[in-house]
Amino acid sequence: MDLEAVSKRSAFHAKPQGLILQYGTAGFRTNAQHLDHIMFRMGLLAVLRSKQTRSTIGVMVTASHNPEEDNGVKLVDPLGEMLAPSWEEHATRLASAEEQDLPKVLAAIVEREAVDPQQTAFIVVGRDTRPSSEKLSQSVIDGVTVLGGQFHDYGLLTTPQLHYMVYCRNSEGRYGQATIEGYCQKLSRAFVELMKQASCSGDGSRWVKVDCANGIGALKLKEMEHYFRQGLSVLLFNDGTEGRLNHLCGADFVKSQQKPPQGMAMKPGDRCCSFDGDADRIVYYYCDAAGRFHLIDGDKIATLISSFLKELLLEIGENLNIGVVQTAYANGSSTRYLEEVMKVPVYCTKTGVKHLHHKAQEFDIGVYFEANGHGTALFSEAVEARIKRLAQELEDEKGRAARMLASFIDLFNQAAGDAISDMLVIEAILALKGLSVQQWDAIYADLPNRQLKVKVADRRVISTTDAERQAVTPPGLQEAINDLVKKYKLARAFVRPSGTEDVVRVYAEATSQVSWDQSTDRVGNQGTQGRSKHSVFGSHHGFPLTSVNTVL
Ligand code: 16G
Ligand code: MG
Repeated sequence: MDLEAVSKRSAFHAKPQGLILQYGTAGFRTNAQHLDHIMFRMGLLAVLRSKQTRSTIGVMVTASHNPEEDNGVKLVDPLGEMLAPSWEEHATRLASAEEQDLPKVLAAIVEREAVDPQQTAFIVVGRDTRPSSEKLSQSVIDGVTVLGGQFHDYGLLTTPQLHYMVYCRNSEGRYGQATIEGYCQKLSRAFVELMKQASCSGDGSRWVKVDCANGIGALKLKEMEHYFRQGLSVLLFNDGTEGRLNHLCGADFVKSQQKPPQGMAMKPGDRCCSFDGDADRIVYYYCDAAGRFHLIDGDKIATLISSFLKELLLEIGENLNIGVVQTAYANGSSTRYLEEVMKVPVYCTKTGVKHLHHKAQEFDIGVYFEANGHGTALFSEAVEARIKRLAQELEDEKGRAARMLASFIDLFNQAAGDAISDMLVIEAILALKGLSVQQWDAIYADLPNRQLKVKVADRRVISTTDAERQAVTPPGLQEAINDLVKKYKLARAFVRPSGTEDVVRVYAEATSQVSWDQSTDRVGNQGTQGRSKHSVFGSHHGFPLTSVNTVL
């Protein structure tokens, strides 16, 4: 490893003095102007990780649902998963090193992680449609090549497609072919097979409206559409030909504003969905005859999927261990429905895909979704092999159910939540069950809920436990929340420091609108009125909640 060459090359990607960025929940993310050195250095780090794991590593250039002027980068580990936590720390250290310290920090990582410098390295790179992404991905490649790494640049990809490519490359073809063609064929074949089983929808008349957030999802759906057209037509909106990325549209906008995206022509009863900017989140919605908007978020998606998978297992006669993984943001109604009606065990983890993903891996079948629409289902290798064998051996109804489950296993992207794959899964389930979007929505009624973000001097004074549902510090905060919450029926509230922004997030839900308004406002107001005010938010920062009207 020629560290002198690294230093020389790094001068072309010089770090602005004093700029410190942290590898957060979803990698580095900030205004694209500040990211050139980060990209170069993540190219370097990917090479070290690849040498250490003796596997292909992915680098994705995207800032997901952030505004168009932002960008970001995250590394993808060998099984298509998020980067291991100890390497997140290396990433932060490497990104923060001043120019002259770069070789030293690299050498320290090599030593600490026992990286064999002679080992070969292979990196795959993908990027979203942002104007800054192409140049930034070239900087990643510059970092890769200066350390002697080999690479393949996939160019424009959705984030989950890059995760899929990494997984395929490291599973010697067992998971699928590491090409766009391979991805489209694997998913579409499974989907079309399933749609043939649907009595009412296998005739090619099914359609769904898709808001693509003016992002990569539009390009990729156009590329893939003809593979699955037999089973589904997609009507694309916000396809990037006019509007700005994520501007007043996309899954994050729809979920947080609880209203339809701009630019979507919605008629009562139309089944609509929104992707986010890098197509790893999806939410559904519709308008009723009275023009009222109804959101179907990640919780209801998880409920639909897990209930259906459970039904299939019952039909096949297989008693497998199925679990659903959620976060604190999951609507209380969804958790209650899953546990009490569906009798499916539910687990709660900290926010952030990596936490849910790891928990879901503990089950034969693990379904995970964040309320914001990121999620998928994971099947253990043993289960996959068993179901695929049963699909061949069993006959009649059992055989049909086993073949359907085998197709669903292929249809889910098991490396990451994937808006395209999830959309096809949902459309197949609705078609197979003959459910309308209204009937799906009616499975249970969401508790009214609200989120706020609150700007504070130092969000790190808040620490949490119990999967972020309880505040540990500052003292008194949790007690104050408990006192408020117990006044309302089925009420729940929590605060947590954001992992992606310099804010504190407040969430509250209760049985009625009045209850939640009161409880969210009061929980948010702990800063100015509660006993804990001075240590938490500090009254001198003065933000009565009435002024904290930035609803997420
Ligand atoms: C990131 C996470 C998402 C999480 C969100 C929380 C990934 C790929 N994405 O977008 O899962 O819900 O952060 O943001 O992990 P927050 O910490 O700012 O609330
Ligand atoms: Mg995203």
